[in-house]
Amino acid sequence: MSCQGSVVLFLGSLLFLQIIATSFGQLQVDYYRNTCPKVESIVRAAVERKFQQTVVTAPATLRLFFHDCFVRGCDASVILVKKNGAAEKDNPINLSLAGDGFDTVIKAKEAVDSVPGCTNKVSCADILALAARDVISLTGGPSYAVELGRLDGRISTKASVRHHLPHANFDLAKLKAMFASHGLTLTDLVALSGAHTIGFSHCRQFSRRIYRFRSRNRIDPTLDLGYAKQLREMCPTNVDPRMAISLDPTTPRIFDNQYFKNLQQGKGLLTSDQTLFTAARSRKLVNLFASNSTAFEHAFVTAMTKLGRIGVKTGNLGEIRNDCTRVN
Ligand code: HEM
Ligand SMILES: *[C@@H]1O[C@H](CO)[C@@H](O)[C@H](O)[C@H]1NC(C)=O
Ligand SMILES: CC(=O)N[C@H]1CO[C@H](CO)[C@@H](O)[C@@H]1O
Repeated sequence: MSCQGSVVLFLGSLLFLQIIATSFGQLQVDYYRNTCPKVESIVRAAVERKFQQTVVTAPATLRLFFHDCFVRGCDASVILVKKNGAAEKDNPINLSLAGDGFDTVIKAKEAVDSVPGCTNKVSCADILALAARDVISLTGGPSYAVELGRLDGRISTKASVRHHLPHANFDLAKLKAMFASHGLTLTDLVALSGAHTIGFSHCRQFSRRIYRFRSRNRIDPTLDLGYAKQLREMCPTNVDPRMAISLDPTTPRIFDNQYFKNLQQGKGLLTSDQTLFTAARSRKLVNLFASNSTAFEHAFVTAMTKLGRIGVKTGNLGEIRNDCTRVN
């Protein structure tokens, strides 16, 4: 390569880094200090109220944040409703997105908007990011400062979901590639998967593993046999498709590092969970997080912060929605 060529290349990558830097450079922990200084406590109180009514609030809200960020960036596009049923949330993958996650954001937004001065000042995307942090700490996980200043997007399509969300049957290579496409590392992937320490999965997400792994009646050999038998009891072949069971069979309502200990024992419910222990490269991280909950919490908070920076919209690329389910 000529000398001139590499200078151009160098300038080009500087510009690229600059663009990346500014795309989340505007996020700030105290973003609403002048416009709605009490936003954190208002959202927290609303999330707590909702959580006391139903514990499903926690996993539903956490998962909603993940889905929002992976599809078109953290812009609350996942909450938009379309009359023709063609929005992100209408993709079949949403069966999983329990209505309580949406409801949490809508209730918190109402609470924020009812405070004089705060009306229509805080984005739905930021409320979701705060609510996700709050449900983690409400279930016993770490708390952390949330960067704010995201605007809400105006676009939501069912089709955009398919290629942007991981599937339960993904192997490590596919998971890694999808997370890398959002700037997330293997450590981020393993740490964030620890979110499966709370919440539920429908039987069909893992029925192949317990009934017809490669051939009829065969059980996935990476599954603990006793656990697989329990799963067969809870999810018989004629099970109601709405039936969902705990992702963490040991401490299903507590945000802890038990998820990683489960993986060591062949009790990862989804293929995408167990593969983190089966594959040598990620097994080291699983073992670290299983043995050191502080290491897990640090890695999880770092990864959540990175997740929250994906595709953030600022300036005229977005708006502060008045109603989280509709563009203004
Ligand atoms: C690594 C790739 C991932 C895959 C393949 C995956 C897949 C799934 C699947 C299939 C379910 C069950 C859905 C259902 O049947 O209802 C689920 C639930 C859940 N996921 Fe993930 N997920 C992944 C990563 C994440 C991340 C990064 C987070 C958050 C940081 C997350 C949070 C959750 C939560 C909290 C639930 C429980 C939802 C509820 O009970 O309502 N997942 N995930
Ligand atoms: C656990 O991880 C934390 C954070 O990475 C580290 O400071 C600490 O030394 C680790 N503890 C042990 C017992 O290895
Ligand atoms: C919460 C939510 O929006 N759920 C929708 C998911 O998609 C099904 C159809 O695929 C709808 O019936 C649900 O209302």
